[in-house]
Amino acid sequence: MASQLALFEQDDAAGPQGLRYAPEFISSETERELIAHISELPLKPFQFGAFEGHRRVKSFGFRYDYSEQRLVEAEAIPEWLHAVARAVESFGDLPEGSVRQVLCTEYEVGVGIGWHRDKPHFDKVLGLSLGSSCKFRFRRRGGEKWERFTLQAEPRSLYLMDGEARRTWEHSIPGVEHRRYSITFRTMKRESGARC
Ligand SMILES: O=C(O)CCC(=O)C(=O)O
Repeated sequence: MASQLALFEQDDAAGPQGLRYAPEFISSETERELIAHISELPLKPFQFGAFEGHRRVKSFGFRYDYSEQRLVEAEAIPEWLHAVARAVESFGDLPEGSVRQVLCTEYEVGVGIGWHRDKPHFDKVLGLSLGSSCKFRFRRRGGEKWERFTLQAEPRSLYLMDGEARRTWEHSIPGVEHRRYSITFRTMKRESGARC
C-alpha cells in the first residue's frame, strides 16, 4: 500500500520532506461506496468569513469557523467513514482514533482550491482522492524564488502531509477536469484548545 517510491517516479525533483503517497490505497468498490455516501451528504459551499468557495464540503468531528476564528465541534464522524479512517491511521502509523476531523469535499469541473496551509490546530493531514485525478501542487519560498512540486493525485490514492510538507510548504489544486471528491483526515495538535 504505502509506496513512497511512487511519488518520486512521477517527478524528477525531490518532493517536500514529510510527503508520502500511496496509489490505489482503496479498491474501486470502496471508492464507489464512498462517493455514493458523499453524494448523499448535505454538502454546502465552503465558507470562509464573508466569502464562499466553489467547492462543496461537509465536516465531521470538528470544523474551523472562519468568522469565529476557532475550531468548533461538528457532527460525529459517521460509521461509514470508520473503516477507512482506521486504514488511514494505519498508513500514517497513527494511534487508532487519532483522526478526529474529517472533511468531505466535492469539486465540480473547473473548481479547485487556492494556495494555503491547513490550520495550525491540526497536526497530520491525509487525503483520499476519489472520482478523478488532480494536480496537487506544492510551493515554498526559497529566497527570491518559489520551489515547486506537483503530485499527480490519482483516484483511490492517499497522500500524507507531515513535517515540512505540512508546515513550510503551501498546497493548492487547480480547477479539476472531471468531478473529483476528496476525504481529508486530520489529527489534532495537542494545544489546539478544542473541547473534547
Ligand atoms: O481535496 C484535497 O485533496 C485537498 C483539500 C485541502 O487542501 C483542504 O481542504 O484544505
